[in-house]
Amino acid sequence: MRHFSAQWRRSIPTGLLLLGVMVLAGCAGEQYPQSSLHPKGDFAELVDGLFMNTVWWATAIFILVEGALLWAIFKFRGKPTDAEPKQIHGSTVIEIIWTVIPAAVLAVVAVPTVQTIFRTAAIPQASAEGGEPLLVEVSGHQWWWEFYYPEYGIRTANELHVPVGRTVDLRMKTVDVLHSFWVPQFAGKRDVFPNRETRLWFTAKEAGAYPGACGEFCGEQHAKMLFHTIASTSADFDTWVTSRKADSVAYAMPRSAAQIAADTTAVAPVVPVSAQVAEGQRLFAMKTCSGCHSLQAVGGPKVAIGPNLSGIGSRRYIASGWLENTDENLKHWIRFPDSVKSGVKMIVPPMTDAEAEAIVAFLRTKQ
Ligand code: HEC
Ligand SMILES: [Cu+2]
Repeated sequence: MRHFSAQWRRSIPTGLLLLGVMVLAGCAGEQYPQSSLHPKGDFAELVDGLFMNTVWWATAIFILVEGALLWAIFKFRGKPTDAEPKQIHGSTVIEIIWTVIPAAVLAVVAVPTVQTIFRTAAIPQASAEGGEPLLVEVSGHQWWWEFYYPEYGIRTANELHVPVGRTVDLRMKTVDVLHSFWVPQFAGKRDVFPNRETRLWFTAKEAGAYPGACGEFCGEQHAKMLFHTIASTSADFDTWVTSRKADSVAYAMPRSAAQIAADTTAVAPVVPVSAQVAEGQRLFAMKTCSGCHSLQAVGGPKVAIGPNLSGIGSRRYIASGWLENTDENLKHWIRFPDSVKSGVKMIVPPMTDAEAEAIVAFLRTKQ
């Protein structure tokens, strides 16, 4: 026994060191951005404030209770010569005390909690700093996110672009099963339902790219239903809006370079920069891609099986936030989407490496 406790004592410093490392690792927030402990917007700050408020209350109570316990242990420590203490079976007074105190603590914590629930559930109003809220219609799909901006007529996917300082008013639904929209650094989770709109709002305070995820199990590829919220200065946001409008090419059937050049109806006719890009554009229709994907952010179809691909050339990720958007990954995804996300609703005809490369070259021009 003596030997065991000596060994035990020797391992205490190692244990404390490990504990310290673990506690410190929790502080490296930048590496773990999928966390509500690093709020970057007003909604998340309200929730974080409530959380910290509760943590401080709980810490104070912990110190009081454990302090009283330790004090009692040492103060009333038994000696071998002591007589047997008085035996108590149930005490109404004590039971009332230990019911009333926690009830009072919960009642106190309920006040800021209910306040926060009301504040976060309120419909966002126009403000002096941000102006009218920016309306975005969000749709969950198996397994990607669609974003529509009625103000600009822009439809996009998997990247939610928002201007810093302007409140976004999200109106959300799903076209298939239940999903849950979640960008922890901006707001709490909000489930999305078919035929019922749920709402969420937040104002981004700092430019950056913030990861988000689907928070409700929605089928085989639920874990790879990710997205990013890109918060940018209002100038950068306006540039994005302009590029989306400029890249809204309307066409379905393959056309020759001459036909494209002669097209005056498109907002910005695609001028093939190389034979490979022209070939990629032709293949985009021939390989059925255009049946599920629109390249038109503005004026495109409302209903599509696949994400809108306007601006896909500059999206940071593909496969809904899962793969980095490198040429290599994009080529692999186009040829074998099922190997990246098995069961994916993107079914493609066989194609050669060179064909996939041409499509990649074409998609890269969609900036
Ligand atoms: C049967 C419909 C369908 C066809 C045909 C199709 N796709 Fe898709 N595509 C999808 C769906 C659905 C997704 C979303 C997959 C996911 O992430 O779960 C997708 C995702 C993508 C993405 C990633 C978008 C993003 O932001 O994550 C790219 C790029 C893409 N498809 C390109 C193509 C190309 C190129 C072709 C033609 C070779 C093609 N697709 C054919 C349905 C289709
Ligand atoms: Cu989902």
